[in-house]
Amino acid sequence: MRLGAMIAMLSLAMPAAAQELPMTREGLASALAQYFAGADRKGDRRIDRGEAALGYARSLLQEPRDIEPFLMDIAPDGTPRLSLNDKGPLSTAGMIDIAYQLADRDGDGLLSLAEVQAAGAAAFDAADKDRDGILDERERQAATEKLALFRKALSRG
Ligand SMILES: [Ca+2]
Ligand SMILES: [Ca+2]
Repeated sequence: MRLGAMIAMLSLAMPAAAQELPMTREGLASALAQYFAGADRKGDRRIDRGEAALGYARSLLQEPRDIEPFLMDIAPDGTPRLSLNDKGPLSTAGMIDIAYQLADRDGDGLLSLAEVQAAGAAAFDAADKDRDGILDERERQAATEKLALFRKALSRG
């Protein structure tokens, strides 16, 4: 679960196509900085949940939507919670939510650039098996497969 969620974080940094994982640690850092600057609509150097989703959604405008979405609603005690369609795939919104919670290390409900970069670097290192700072074809393939398995596992509930 933890590894899958870190890969979800990595997917947050990805441009439109899911296959295009940033190939170097440096490339990921710069992709994340770009994502962050684009998502921070209020310009307060923090991104909130809505900004994170919007920032990601903008990069995914051309991607087909999941037919049966992953839903977020409000639990009786007032906290947001995720609900899964037991037959549906995990949607982008669900992936963002999981990645968001993981990245928010100080738990203030907002993401700083440092938190985003740290989560991205951790996800990169998990995928970079030989630790050379580059995701080669095989490492990228493995990360992509894990992401698919992660979505599948969650969609089964
Ligand atoms: Ca935070
Ligand atoms: Ca490598």
